[in-house]
This record gives sequence, structure tokens and C-alpha cells, in this order.
Amino acid sequence: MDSILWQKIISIIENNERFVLSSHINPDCDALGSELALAEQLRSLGKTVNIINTDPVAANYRFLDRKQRIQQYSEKRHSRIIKKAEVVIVLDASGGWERLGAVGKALAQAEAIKLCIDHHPDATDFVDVAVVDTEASATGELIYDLIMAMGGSLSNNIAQSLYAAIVTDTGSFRFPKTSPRTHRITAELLVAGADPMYIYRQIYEQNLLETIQLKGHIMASIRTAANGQIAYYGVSQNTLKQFDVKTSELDGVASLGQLIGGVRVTIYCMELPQERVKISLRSDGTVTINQIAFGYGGGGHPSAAGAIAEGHLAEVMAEIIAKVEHLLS
Ligand SMILES: [Mn+2]
Repeated sequence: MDSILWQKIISIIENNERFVLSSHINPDCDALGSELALAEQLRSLGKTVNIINTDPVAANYRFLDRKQRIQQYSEKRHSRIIKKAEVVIVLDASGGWERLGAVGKALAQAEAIKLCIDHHPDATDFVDVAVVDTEASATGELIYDLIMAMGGSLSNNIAQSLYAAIVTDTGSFRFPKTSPRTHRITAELLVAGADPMYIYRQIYEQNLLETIQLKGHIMASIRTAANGQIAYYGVSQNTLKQFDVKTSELDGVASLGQLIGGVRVTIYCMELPQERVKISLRSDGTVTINQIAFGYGGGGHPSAAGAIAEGHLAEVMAEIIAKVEHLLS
């Protein structure tokens, strides 16, 4: 990252005392880890820091925030803090204040200097200074750079937070942005005490038995089409009830089909109340599937996209299979 840009951020940090950090709705580990690491660095300089997000910290990420530094936004509790803030730093989110949910509305009104540090390629004209590096595998990489540029040190907490940010955003060091730099940074985090086994177990191995059993049921129902190039499966509201599993616990189900050799596209459909169906599409990168999601008013990346359609589960599924077959032919 361009050190002149960091110098700009560092002089803003040095010249101010009251900071608010925030990130996107449904904050992931990169959002939370980046917030916690930067907050600790700022506090070590004697700054006053509030981390305020719209959504609460998900249960499997709470180990990062044992001291409960991360606050869930409420207008009553936070309007004064936001009003008095001198600097607002948005992490792991660009594209506008809407990405932040309710707290974004409040922060947009603040008189503070507004900064954004991110690795997404979205517009940054909503802030005064933005540091965006789309080559970074995670915002956590950029926070590492910033802490180093400030001459800060890596406490055990900072190391755990940034490791969690990077291991999740790289899909455990396999996604395309995983670079030599990612591994060099990660090496330093290990030196500073990040514990890979512990962090992995906290994030990925806290499932309920019911969830694993439902995943087993879904896996047993996987079918293929187009000579094994398409995997498809669905789950009904009845099945969710039968297994007593909340939809929020079904992370990772959308990519189960990609575990099968030869599968290029996975179609996963989940029945929603009121005759709607949530469609999730994954591809192995050899075919672009977000155009199908766009057709239903959805969105996403070329190899991971989704949408919500009207209709019955089986009908919607058949429709999507036909569209993907056409795409592959
Ligand atoms: Mn990220």
C-alpha cells in the first residue's frame, strides 16, 4: 500500500482523539477482526474509541470480543458519541453508507472526518479519505500494514483478530487473492501468538448436532445434471422444522455441491415462507453464474451469486437447472 496514503491517515489519527469505527451489516470476521485490531492500536495511543455496528456479533465470532468492545447501534445510546466523534473509520465496506445499515445513516450525518479502509472495489466518494487495495485478501491485511506503518506492536489480541480476518476472507488461504504477502503477514501474526487451531475451531467447529444432521440429509439428496457438471438440491420449510434448524445456521450449504469432482455449477434452493425461494449459485470459476441471479433481481460475484424468486421450490429449481444447462451447452 502506498505509504503516502497511510501518512495521510496517520496524521489524521495523530491529530484527533475521539474515534468511531464501524463496518457493514452482518459483520464477518474480517469486519470484526479489523475493527478490534485497529481499536486496540488507537487505544494504545490514548485515543477514545467506540466500535459501533448495526448488527450484533454472531455467536461463533464472539470469542474475538471477550471484553465486549463491539457495541450494537442504538440511536439513544450512540447519537451523542457519534456527534462528538472527530474521526469515523469505516472498515471492510465501501460503496456508501447504506452498506452499514442503521448506523450508517447516523454516521453519514456526523461532522467527523470520514475514512474508509477496504479491499472491495466499490465507490469511496462517501468518505474524505479512502485507502482501498483490491489486491489485499482481507481488510485485515491493510490494518496490519497500518499498524506497522504507525510503528505499533502486535499484541496477542491484535494477532488473533487479524488472523481470524485473513483466514476467513481467504477461505482458509485458498481464494485467488491469497498472496505471498498474505502469508508473510500471517507468519508475523503466528509469531505474535495467533493460534490457528483454536481460531479455526471457534469459527468453524461450533455447529449444533441438528445442523450437521440436516446437512447430512441435504447431502444425501444431492442430484446431478448435465453429465455431472451441475449439482442441485433444495431444502423445504418442513425439513427445516423437522430438524429444528434456523436458516442462519446453514452457512456453507450452498457450496456443498462444489465438493463433488466434475461439478462446475451448484444450485441450492431454500424454500421461504409465502411461496418464495432463495436461490444460491456457485461455480468453479469456469462459468459466470451471476447473470442468472441478476435475472431474478439478485446479485453477487461471477462465481457466487444469489437471488429470491417467487414460486414453489420444485418449479424454481427446475427453472434454474434449465438455465444453467443452457449456459453450459
Ligand atoms: Mn473483507
